[in-house]
Amino acid sequence: MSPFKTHLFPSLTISIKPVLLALLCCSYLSCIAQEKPNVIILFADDLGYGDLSSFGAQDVKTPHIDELASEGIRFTDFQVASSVCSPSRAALLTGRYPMRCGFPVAQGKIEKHKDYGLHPDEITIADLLLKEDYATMAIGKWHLGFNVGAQPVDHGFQQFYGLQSNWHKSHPELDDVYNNREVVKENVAFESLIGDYTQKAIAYIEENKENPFFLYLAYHSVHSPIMPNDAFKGTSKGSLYGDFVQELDHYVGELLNALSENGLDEDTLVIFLSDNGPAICHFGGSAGALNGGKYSTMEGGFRIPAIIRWKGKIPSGTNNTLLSSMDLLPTIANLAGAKLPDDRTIDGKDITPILESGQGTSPHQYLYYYNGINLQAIRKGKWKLHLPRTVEDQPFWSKNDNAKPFGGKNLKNISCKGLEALKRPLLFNLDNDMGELTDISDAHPEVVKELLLEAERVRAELGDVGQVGSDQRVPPFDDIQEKF
Ligand SMILES: [Ca+2]
Repeated sequence: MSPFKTHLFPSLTISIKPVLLALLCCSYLSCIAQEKPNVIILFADDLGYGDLSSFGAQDVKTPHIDELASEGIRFTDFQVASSVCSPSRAALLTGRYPMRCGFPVAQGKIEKHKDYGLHPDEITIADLLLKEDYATMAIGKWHLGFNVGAQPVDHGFQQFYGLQSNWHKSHPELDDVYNNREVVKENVAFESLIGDYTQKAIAYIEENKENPFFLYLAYHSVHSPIMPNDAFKGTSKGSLYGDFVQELDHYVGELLNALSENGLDEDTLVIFLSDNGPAICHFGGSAGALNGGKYSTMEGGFRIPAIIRWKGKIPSGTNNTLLSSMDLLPTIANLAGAKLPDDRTIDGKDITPILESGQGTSPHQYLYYYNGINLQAIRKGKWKLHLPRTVEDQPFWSKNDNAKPFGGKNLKNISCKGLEALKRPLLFNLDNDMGELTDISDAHPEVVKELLLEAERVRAELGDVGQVGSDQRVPPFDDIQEKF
């Protein structure tokens, strides 16, 4: 790593400098301000809010990720920007809402999506860090289009090793491993990927331990297929899904061990999070006390387990501030000394002050919950308002033609896909009702009014069904929410 830098006392002798540096380091602030960390983003797939033992899982043991949580900050209200894979990934990498960056729906292996990829004009975390002389690599699942211009190597990653999308038995052409733009292994066995990716990641860390690096490691676990290696089958009390989570934990542990053995713990910001909630309708998993899961705009779809560790630089503990995966881009940019682009809106906020102190108020006045191109909910602090919508407003992954508009009060028995249709706004106080079970809109008409007005404002900016926003990048195909 680059040596500790200071520009404050250039004329002081070497012998005095360490003393002053130690004094400066008595607060986390000064340490963070002067070092350029390595950055590792460990991105799990479809891992639910309740799937880790450090987030309350009982039948699954995740000691390695739990240790990361105990050494870093465990975030209990960390939101992604979509409850499906591609839009969530686009938002994390660009710091912008999926509607703004042009990636509101999952990218599929269908003809009309052939030109659907992360737009060449979008700027990613890797783009920003590459300019600051970081080595950059993406490993694992991309799922942001694989047409030329949309690939990882087109978006600031010097290297890519992984699959273009999900592994899928019925689409063997998706199961080829790429090294940059070239196929290096054809039709690989799913079970081989997690160990292969981890080995590549460890080799990358060792190759780059003398210079700053950015590693984006997007595991397929625990997205379907639920197929852990034999060595992990039967190891949990939580069925095959639990075994699959424990396998993920094992490999995260191998990676963290390698980081430690290379002496890089105190030089590396490690970020662990999931791209969306669990696919409980189909494959199991747990959103803990949250309602809904993947495909929904309930908290179970958007609120994910998140951990950030920088040993010796940021405190450990639990943080319940409302934050977003989009905050990672401006925060990492700040820590790396990178300048943010000034020709576009970045929706994420720099949360360095929260990392420094372990606490603080949310930098977001509002957060928006889109499902596809349909604005379905708005968050303001503890308040969350679900907006009226029809079945026709839903993207294909959520559509249930038999759904009846929800008009009652009891939300305990809603579909795992969320509220397919809603006649009137529903308001929840997440401070005492994180499960979104008790609608209190009648008691707080002023909050409902404010958030409905804000919904109108953001629809004009980011769009909605039947409405193009003033700052919306529209995908290059029609019938955006329909699969075929
Ligand atoms: Ca996912």
